[in-house]
Amino acid sequence: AIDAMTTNHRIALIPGDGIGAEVLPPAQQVLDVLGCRHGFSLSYTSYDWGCERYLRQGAMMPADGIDRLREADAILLGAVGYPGVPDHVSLWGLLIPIRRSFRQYVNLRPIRVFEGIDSPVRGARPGEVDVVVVRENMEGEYSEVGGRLNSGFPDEIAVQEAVFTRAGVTRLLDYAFTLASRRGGRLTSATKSNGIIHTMPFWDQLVTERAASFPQVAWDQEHIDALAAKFVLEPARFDVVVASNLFGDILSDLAAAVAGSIGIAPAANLNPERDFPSMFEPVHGSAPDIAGKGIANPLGAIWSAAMMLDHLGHRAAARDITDAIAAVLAKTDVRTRDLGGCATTAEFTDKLIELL
Ligand code: GGG
Repeated sequence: AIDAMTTNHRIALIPGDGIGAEVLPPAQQVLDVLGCRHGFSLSYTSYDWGCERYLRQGAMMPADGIDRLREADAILLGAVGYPGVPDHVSLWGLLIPIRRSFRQYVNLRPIRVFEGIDSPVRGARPGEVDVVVVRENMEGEYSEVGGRLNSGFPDEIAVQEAVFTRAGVTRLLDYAFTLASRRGGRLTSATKSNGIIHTMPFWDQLVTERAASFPQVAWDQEHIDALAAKFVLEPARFDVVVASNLFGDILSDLAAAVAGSIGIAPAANLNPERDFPSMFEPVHGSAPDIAGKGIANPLGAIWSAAMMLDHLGHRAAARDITDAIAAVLAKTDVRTRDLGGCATTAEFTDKLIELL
């Protein structure tokens, strides 16, 4: 029985597509162990939204989907996208409406090289890489402004505008500078103001303006191409990296690969004001090539669940999860295939829970 004093959190679960449905149950298993230990409970409402629904009913989620999610304290999402449904349809039909409706303008993506991981990158030594990518999550290059004309003719044209607003960039920068200050103070801004003539000089200008309010934070800026190279060659030199929507997405996938596998990487789509639920999801996609085989790496989803607990105020429980992730990698040789092992998702999860 649940203690009367136990805090209950309502969690909306959206497994989504492909391996999304395989990595959320392990995250739930871990959450339930911790709830019991740390005196909270979670009640789940599961939504079968995604590409299969789109193919059956013509929409990734129902028309009142956002209203239904509004009731939740947090959302845990697996993955979206599957062959047969264009990727822009699946993303714009589910993930992006949730991010925007709930004003989740910060996409937080931590990257660590854990002990026991063989990074493909020479400069990525365990324990030395601990980076957080702070990605803008509501505007920038992910915009509906533009259009297509003259479909099928030789003069066919597609135009795509990026949208950067003073308010949207400033609130993200304030979050990133505050985080950098809390972590001990280093921030790198990803730009491309040598080639992108309007939006990126504006971005740089706003970074310089906001930096003046955070004199304790040492900051610099790098063009995204050079930054990508340095992320591979010297990942340990970075701490907090703030980036636009597209740059942040690319950089965090790259960083996750540097850390050993994109299967480990978590993400938090945060509404820092807490007016709306925030959403937590592994960085990886639906991985149709391995879906249904029971071999997906659950760590990205489990770490995302830790970020969710942290957001819900259960910091110690969140730390238990990241400690268990570190322990399963450092103290055992149980690994899923993306990490060079042959354990199934269930075997890897069981081993982690043993160490929790
Ligand atoms: N786990 C979430 C997922 O399926 N992501 C796939 C993807 O393409 N995401 C793009 C984005 O985060 O903007």
